[in-house]
Amino acid sequence: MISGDNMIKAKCNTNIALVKYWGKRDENLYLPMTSSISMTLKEFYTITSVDFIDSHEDIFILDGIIQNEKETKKVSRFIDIFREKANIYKKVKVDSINHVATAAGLASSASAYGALAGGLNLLFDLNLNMVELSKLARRGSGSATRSLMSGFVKWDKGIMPNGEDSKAIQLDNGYWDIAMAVVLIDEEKKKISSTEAMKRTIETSPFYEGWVNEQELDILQMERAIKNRDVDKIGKIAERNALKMHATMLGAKPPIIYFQEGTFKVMRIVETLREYGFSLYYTMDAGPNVKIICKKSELDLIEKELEKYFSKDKIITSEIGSGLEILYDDRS
Ligand code: 2P0
Repeated sequence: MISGDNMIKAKCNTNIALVKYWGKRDENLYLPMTSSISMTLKEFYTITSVDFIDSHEDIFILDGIIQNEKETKKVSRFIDIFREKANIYKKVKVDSINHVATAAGLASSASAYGALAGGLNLLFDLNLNMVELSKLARRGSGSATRSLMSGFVKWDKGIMPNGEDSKAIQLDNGYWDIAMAVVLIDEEKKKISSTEAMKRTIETSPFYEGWVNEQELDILQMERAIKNRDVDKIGKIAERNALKMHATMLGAKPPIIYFQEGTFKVMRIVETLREYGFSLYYTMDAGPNVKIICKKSELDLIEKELEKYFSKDKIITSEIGSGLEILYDDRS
């Protein structure tokens, strides 16, 4: 196994959706039913090294552990997209470290496929810009579409059947008075994957249609709120959007419930602190953890308040992240 001559190391932040993506119109191409908008987070990221290897199979190492055939196949299928585009059919070694609670609703797949796409873009000499690359990241995981850029990013659902217009657009670099606090309720791998949960929601929830019908309005209002740097407006739209998404899942058969008792506890604390005059709002994804949208200038005070109820190691605060970064490029 020869490696090391073309090593590329990429870092990609994860993102948290403020207007969520929930459901695909095309499962093979990862085309979403609706557009979504997210915020890129500095504290949560994946670092991935890629290199060509002289082997019959790709190798996928995650957090120091060589992954099994099933996990490796998933990554290989993603690398195939780059191999075909570049017309280079070499095998690849992928070595990834996740600085995110994997699969606990903290969008680890977004940073994972974002970093992998960033590395492969250079390894295969494609040199695509971020918008073009977002279309490929999308094929690994929907939320990865939004992870390559800093600040606030929209994943435009597009209308073309081949997905050529389903891509990321940066709305704002986000370097102003906004931040996020994450309260970890449970870091265990979720029992039902987002992919599976989305599918079940579409197929069985009577509320899914209502969700889709209101998404465009939420997108428009969120775009305006971001433009105006209005944290309260952003938070209000995001909070309701998250609750609507979870409502569609509660209506599925059998129901999908990601909330735990701790989730409700954080929701109540957020509501109480809001009554005291803080600008803070919650949002939850495919897991029990709660992300709190707030002003960067109030982050320290909010953290102190949260520490009254949760231990320090369960609270992570984060500013806006920069998206994809290339840390090392040793192409010979
Ligand atoms: C989002 N989530 O917009 C939504 C909100 C979770 C809830 O995208 O099937 O790992 O790989 O496209 O991107 C998490 O799902 O799912 C997600 P796939 P993904 O962030």
